[in-house]
Amino acid sequence: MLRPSDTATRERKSLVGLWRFRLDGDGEGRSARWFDGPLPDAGEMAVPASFNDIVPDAAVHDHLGDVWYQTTVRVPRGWDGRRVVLYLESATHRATVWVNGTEVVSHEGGYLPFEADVTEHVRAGDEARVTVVVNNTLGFQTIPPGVIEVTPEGERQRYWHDFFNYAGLHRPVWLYSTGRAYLTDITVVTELDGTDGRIEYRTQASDADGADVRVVLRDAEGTEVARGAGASGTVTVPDVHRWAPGDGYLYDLEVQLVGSGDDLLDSYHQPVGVRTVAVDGNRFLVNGEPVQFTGFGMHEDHDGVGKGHNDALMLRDFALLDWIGANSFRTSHYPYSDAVMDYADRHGILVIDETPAVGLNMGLGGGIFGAQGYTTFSPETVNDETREVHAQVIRELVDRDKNRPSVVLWSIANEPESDTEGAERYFRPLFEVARQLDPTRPVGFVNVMLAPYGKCRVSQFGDVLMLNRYYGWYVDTGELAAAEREWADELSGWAREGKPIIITEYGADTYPGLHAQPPAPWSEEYQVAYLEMNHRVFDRFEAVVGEQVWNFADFATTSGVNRVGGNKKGVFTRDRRPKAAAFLLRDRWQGKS
Ligand code: BDP
Repeated sequence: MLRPSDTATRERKSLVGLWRFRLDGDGEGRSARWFDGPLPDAGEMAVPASFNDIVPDAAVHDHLGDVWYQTTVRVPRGWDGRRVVLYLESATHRATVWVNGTEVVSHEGGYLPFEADVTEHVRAGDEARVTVVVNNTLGFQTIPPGVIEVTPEGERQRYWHDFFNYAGLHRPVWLYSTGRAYLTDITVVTELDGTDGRIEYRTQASDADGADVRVVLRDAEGTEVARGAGASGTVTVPDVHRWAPGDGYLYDLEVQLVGSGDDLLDSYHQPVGVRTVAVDGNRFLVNGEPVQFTGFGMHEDHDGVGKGHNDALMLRDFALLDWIGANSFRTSHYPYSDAVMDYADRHGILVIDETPAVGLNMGLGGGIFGAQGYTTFSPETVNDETREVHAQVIRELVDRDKNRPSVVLWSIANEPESDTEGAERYFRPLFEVARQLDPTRPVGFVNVMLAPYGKCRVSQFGDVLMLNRYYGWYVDTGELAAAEREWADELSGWAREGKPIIITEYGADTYPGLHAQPPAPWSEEYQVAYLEMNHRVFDRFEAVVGEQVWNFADFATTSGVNRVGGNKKGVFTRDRRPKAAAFLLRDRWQGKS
């Protein structure tokens, strides 16, 4: 699937703005056919945004089930005779869409795009009514999983991940047009040969019998540097400007679909960063050079908009990453918006791209996160059907992000149960799915502290070891000397595996403005001392090629006795003010990468 884009043959129209909106906890809208006309008794909702925090009402904040969105869009007059497509960058966690009363598409999964060809249902120059029912429930066969428990007060959504279950239309929605013959997919893979760069491309097209494909490669100044022909092929760039950490140099590969008589049927501009990624022993190489990852596990999470994308808030987050000296982040715990990924591509930021498979660990934090008493892998809970949903999300993620130079490592899950036979059976085929789809990037998953060195049965499948560890926080709380000894002891085991290790989480909840000498848990001083202890441990092991603090910023969670206005492990507060730890990290990371 190609993203909406304005080119010589394509136009797009944004549907961002205020939509009509209505909760539908009883699920009556489908049978009452709310998609047939103007949404009855509707309020207003911003798109993009999570709906949960817009109004101060628990019924909205904690709403479970369907919500309805509706807008109208005038189809441009100039689109007469053209193919018209409706594209949603995401709908959390699933949606069904109607255009002028006709159902056009349904999609499962909350963080990846989907589209519908609506040519037959709209007329150029007329208004079209777009109605979307979004559903936010989680079950054992969804990714992430959850369970709805029936309580005397009604149904309650429980889940095993530590962030609030924000929902809605979090990202832009587009209407776009193409000609009747059009490109459907482009894949690029880049290689280096001395000072030359090589770009292998593959294209697919629809309704394009007899059409030819031509490609033109331009540098960042717009100067043509290479040309090619054929639906697939290779173009060579002499004296290539490599994409590298801190240098997000992008070429523009224009793919043209050309009909008989040389008419341009379709044109698409694919940004290309020429770089290689490899794992060599315990080193992680970009362009053949070892890299050290610095940065954070993050969240798409801001006051008011929840997980809604906002360009200004995104720019501020990236400015802070730059200020602190971070060269990387992990899209914990779901694929991030295209705008975030585009920025990473343009600025040379290394991304660990994670699926939404979080919380496949029903033993973890049972008491903390409020759900307990389930076996993770069983016919009644996370089962073969769940695995197929998980495989599908890997397919859709690779399809969306395969051409991104910033993506250097796939993470197929965060902290699943990984010390049991059931886990081994569940994950083995998923690693194969990822590798088949993309043989060019390393694949891994993020290991939890409950499956320490010697116990984990899933790490064997990964190219890189990604570890989340909380020595000095969840264990040895306030006892940093013991934490240091035990952490170094465990890490010395992993370091013998001969694979690169990235510490994908280490962190301590910190209440901003709370001070203590000697440092005590929750104080700013303790967060600093905790990070310093971790850094002493990491610096002893050559195999540790990355450190990503949990978390970039404080974020919203469900209620829990360990959560004070959310998770407070941020190095920045939720409104992005630095805690003392920010200055420590800035000193350590500036100039390190
Ligand atoms: C890990 C999870 C992360 C949590 C973090 C924490 O990967 O989502 O927020 O711990 O407890 O278990 O702060």
